[in-house]
Amino acid sequence: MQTVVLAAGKGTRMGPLTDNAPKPMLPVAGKPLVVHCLEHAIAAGASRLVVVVGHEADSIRTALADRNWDVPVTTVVQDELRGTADAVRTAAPELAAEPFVVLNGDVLYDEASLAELYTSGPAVGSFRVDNPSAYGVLQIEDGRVRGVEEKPADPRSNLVNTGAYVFPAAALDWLAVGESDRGERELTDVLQRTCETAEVTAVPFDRWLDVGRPWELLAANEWKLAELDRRIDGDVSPDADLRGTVVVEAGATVEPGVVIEGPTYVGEGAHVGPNAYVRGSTALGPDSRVGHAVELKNSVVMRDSAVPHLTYLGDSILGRDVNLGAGTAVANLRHDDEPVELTVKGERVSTGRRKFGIVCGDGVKTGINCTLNAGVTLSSGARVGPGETVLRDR
Ligand code: TTP
Repeated sequence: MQTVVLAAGKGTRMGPLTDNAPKPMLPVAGKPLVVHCLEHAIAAGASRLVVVVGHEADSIRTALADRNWDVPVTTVVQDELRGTADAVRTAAPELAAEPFVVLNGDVLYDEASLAELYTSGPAVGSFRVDNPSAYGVLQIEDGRVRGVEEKPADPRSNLVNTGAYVFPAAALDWLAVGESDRGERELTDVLQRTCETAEVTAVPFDRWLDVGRPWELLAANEWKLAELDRRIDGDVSPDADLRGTVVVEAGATVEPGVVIEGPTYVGEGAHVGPNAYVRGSTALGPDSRVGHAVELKNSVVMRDSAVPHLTYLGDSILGRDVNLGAGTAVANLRHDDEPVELTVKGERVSTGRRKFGIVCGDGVKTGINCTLNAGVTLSSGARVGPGETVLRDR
């Protein structure tokens, strides 16, 4: 079935990681997030893909053009972020007058559930959560979807909207919806109209991850790293010990004395060791460096970043071109054992994680022997002096 993938958003909640890159391009187990979405869609039954891009459109267009796809993939530009219905409207000239699927490009789906959606009539993917009030809750009566209630205080079910839909061809004429209270033209209003004219089913999804905030990028990497197969194409010393599912890309080097536990991904041109301890689930980006006496765990280190010596880094995300000075230590656990909080758009929010370290924007540099507390965000280009203890964002 023809499929529209929405990837025009800014990803403001993912800041500072989206300061210089659109969210769909953030790395998940060695590939941009949006590439996972397209691969899932193709495996599930997409016959052609129209990807709606907007914010930093060129980097997404280039990344998609650089790959070989089994089905035609085109991009269209939404010049202003007017909402998800408007995004699909931008794609409409590329679509045939047939049923179509819409997927959010910043979501990870499991392929079996998505395949189930593709074989359904008008449908919406549903996912069971513990905190439905934070989502669009599906209103279901007699097995039929009647609509979506956004963030209800008193949710009637815990089945939420996954942002994955099968629309009938007629919905192509219903995309010009009015603005919602938050000033956007929403696809859920198109779904509402579909529910009024057709029988819309809820397809239960076994797994689903909306990658909106930094700890969800960590969760996305955990999910996709766990699905890798062991593959060693790089230059690995016979005195290194690679345990379990480890991928070392061509052009990467692993020096003597290194222990890498899977699932771990070592990107092209990355350099690890000597004598480093890399624990899963970790993804090292292209041309990154991890040096002597560094312990790294459950972290994402993006391209060109370096953790060169004597550092502990756990449950953290480093953007591009970050350098941690020798002896930088990162806390990833509160002594009261409460979930670590992080700042999202100016507000402290629970990550829901007992263990979470730091988020560093691009170009951050820390001096020697500094201490970074759990839940600290360092904005792009931030500097930490030698010996400093950083308890708050900067
Ligand atoms: P959102 O999650 O609403 O937006 P976002 O991804 O930009 O994130 P943030 O709120 O942190 O800024 O968007 C849902 C999906 O729809 C996402 O894949 C982006 C896409 N989208 C468009 O393609 N065009 C639009 O006009 C809007 C609002 C979203």
